[in-house]
Amino acid sequence: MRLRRRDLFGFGGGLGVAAGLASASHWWHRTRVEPSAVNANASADCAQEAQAGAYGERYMPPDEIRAGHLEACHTPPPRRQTADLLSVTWPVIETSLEVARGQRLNTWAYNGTVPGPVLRATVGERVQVRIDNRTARPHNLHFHGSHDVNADGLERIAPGTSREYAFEAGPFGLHPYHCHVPPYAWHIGRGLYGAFIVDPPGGRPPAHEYVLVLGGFDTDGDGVNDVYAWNGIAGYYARYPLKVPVGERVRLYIVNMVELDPLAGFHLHAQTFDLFRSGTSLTPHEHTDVVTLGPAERAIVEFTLPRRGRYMFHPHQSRMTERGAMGFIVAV
Ligand SMILES: [Cu+2]
Repeated sequence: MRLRRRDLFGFGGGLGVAAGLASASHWWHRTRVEPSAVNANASADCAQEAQAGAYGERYMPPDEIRAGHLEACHTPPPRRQTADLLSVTWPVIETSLEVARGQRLNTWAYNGTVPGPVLRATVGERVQVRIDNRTARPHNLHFHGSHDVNADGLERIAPGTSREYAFEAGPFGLHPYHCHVPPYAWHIGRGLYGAFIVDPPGGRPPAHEYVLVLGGFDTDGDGVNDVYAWNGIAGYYARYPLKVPVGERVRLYIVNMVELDPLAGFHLHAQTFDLFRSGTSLTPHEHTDVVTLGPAERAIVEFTLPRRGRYMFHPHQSRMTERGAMGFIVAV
């Protein structure tokens, strides 16, 4: 029987991450291009350019998404003043998400959102997360960072059951969490991921803080991502930019949770930033304007915007930018 990739990646299937990954790689593999082919491609590109407006609209938010919709998603919880015990319960539910105008995806969601909630603890703090699996598939919760190996989140939580993970937060930095039930590209690509901020003792310097988690969505089940989004909705920050005051420190917590693509990144226009890789040092590793991240890699970046204006940000993987992952930070 010939299996279609849609069968492998739809909710009706459940096999074949390797098949999906293999097919996903075609778009960055380029063979040598002869000059005549370059010209032919240029013509095709120009033809597409004429339709650019219509093309771009496919990767904008659905009409009903209003300003403020992602406020809770990009605003991290305040730093905890008492580092004793952080305890949360997250149901995992099945839902359908319109990730871009007219493009829907069946998703799984920790606590009902994609990405899942931003978790924030102070290094050394005890953390308890109870997962209540209300879906028809097994899932689990795996944290990056260091913790007791017995709380690593590899056991499957059967449908209709729950499990509690308990560990000590560390090291300070920025760590992703995600479902670790195979095929991973399916469980992560369908929404089971989020960001875990671990503050150093005493915290970091005051700043306007935002969380940006990049996801890729394979909406047609062919093993190639079709839509990319910061915090789950394509084009949201192009339509509703983040607003920050001129001259004040901005801190972005950036996580790459894109499956099926080998790399993604973050590039800020017109200003450079201090880069803290994984957030595990208080001394910047680099001062730059691009950071490139493999799957599950993350970075904290800090900068101030010296004058009013619209500062664009996007991955420097142009296909991702064009398919929903472009946004703006407006300095006012
Ligand atoms: Cu899962």
